Amino acid sequence: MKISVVIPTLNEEASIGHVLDRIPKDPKYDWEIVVVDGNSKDRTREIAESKGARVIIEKRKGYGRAYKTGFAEATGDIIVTLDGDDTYPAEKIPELVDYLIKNNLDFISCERFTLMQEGAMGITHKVGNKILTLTLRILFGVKIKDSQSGMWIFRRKILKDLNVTSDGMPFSEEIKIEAWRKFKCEEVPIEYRERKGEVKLNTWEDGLRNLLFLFKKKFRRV
Ligand SMILES: Nc1nc2c(ncn2[C@@H]2O[C@H](COP(=O)(O)OP(=O)(O)O)[C@@H](O)[C@H]2O)c(=O)[nH]1
Ligand SMILES: [Mg+2]
Repeated sequence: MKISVVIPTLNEEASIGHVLDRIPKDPKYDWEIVVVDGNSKDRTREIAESKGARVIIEKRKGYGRAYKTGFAEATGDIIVTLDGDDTYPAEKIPELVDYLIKNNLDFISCERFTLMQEGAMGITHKVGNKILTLTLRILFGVKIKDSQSGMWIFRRKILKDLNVTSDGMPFSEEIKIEAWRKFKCEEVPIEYRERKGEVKLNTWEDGLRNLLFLFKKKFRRV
């Protein structure tokens, strides 16, 4: 069984090294680490390569675009995603993979609210996330607690059945909608930490865009 860890990065030199160091490469699996870099202006690529990751440059902008490119390059049976900002517990990856296999799941989304560290998410982001998640639940009937989590563990073979259209931040909520519609999915609580380095997300703009996206997807069937 091969595991591909796919990490999008844009100027994450302050944290990418820590993220890669934290991934325990449990020898019962084969490992591949793919960093999809949006042409960072700092030392992100150099650090990632020095830690043994395969670095792909994706100059086209967008979080979703980076994942589409990374997924096409990944060769593992199971794909694990997380941010390059060291907010997600990379050290839990093997346990989460074990859990997926043991419970015969297709997709796990890691949920950040139950175990969140103090200060890891500002109040505006928390409220914004709650609004987005509630809207998603109402529009799509998907009972999740955290629609914006960027840490997922899923079987690569389901990708061909996920119709994910967004190239931007809505990619995160859209992949969950698609997965929950068609596959055996579960949310698992994880610890979420405070970010190092600059936030790429623009709270109001991306928040609104993510909200609008849900309505577009629902009523225009994108
Ligand atoms: N390749 C690439 N990575 C991106 C882009 N935008 C954001 N990222 C990365 O995607 C991850 C999520 O972005 P982040 O700013 O942490 O968003 P947040 O967690 O929602 O606040 C981080 O590792 C970013 O470096 C992009 O346009 N291209
Ligand atoms: Mg982040």
